[in-house]
Amino acid sequence: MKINNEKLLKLKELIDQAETIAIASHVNPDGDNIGSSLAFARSLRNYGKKCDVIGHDEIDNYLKFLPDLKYYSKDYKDSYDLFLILDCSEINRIGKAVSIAENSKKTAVIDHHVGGKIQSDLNIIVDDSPATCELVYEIIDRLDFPLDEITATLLFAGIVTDTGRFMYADVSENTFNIAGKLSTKGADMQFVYKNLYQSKPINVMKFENEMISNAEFFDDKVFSLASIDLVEKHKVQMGDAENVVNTLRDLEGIEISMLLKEYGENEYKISLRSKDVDVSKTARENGGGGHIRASGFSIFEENLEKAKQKALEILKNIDD
Ligand SMILES: [Mn+2]
Repeated sequence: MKINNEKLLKLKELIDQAETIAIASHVNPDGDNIGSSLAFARSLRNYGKKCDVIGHDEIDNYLKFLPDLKYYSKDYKDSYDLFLILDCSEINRIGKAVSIAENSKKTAVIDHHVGGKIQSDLNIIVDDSPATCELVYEIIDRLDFPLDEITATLLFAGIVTDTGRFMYADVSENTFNIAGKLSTKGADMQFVYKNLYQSKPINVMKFENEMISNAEFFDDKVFSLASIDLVEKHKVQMGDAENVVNTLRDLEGIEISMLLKEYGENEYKISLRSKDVDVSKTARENGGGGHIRASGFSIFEENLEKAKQKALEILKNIDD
């Protein structure tokens, strides 16, 4: 158990006092953020609440197999009795949902990122937890909220993705216990594994191959780049680039891997991965955030070449 009892009871009180609840999470949705949002929303609906998930961004194709995605919708209200922010501790990362949060009567944060700083009525931030889905499971379990097979499958998918298939250092006995309990509750593990890890489109693999062959190595650091041109050439999505940063980190002798993604309108997003070094510090210094071994931030430059030079300078200056 990782959540303090007083905070848990406070959350129960906020939920019981609310008729309408919204859940929002960070932009560029990943498996943990979508899994935890949809799972908690489903459980709260089954508990008798009206609960919307604020669908303010596009879902990458690799996550489109998830059940309940229709609830990640643009059909939401201007304000709610309770506004929950999941898997995110930076207010500027919930995109357009900020104004709804400000209009809502109460807000609460449930998250596992390091150094969160959203002002809210309740912060449940457990930064040694490997996934928000682990925390949402604990909340549902301890508060005796409904947990059906679909809720269990969503939570399982979030845990699997955010732990790199149960491999990262913050995975504990607790994580495996929860995975076991989700299995007992009917989580469809084979469905999740098959869709996440045995369904890669061939064009995505060719896109990854080209990024990998263009990667630049500097001692124990590696840099890779996903340009809009390359995305268009292979007819993929920018989200399909993300795996490469892990693949390159996993190489022998590599400690830190950096991926630069071109988003247009002078915005470039950087993902950092490490085996041990704290890369959340670098991300925070550059206006981003994340975890010790997986973090990200944006840079703004007028063209790709300048963005690349800036990114390389940051990469080379990380102490390892
Ligand atoms: Mn997460």
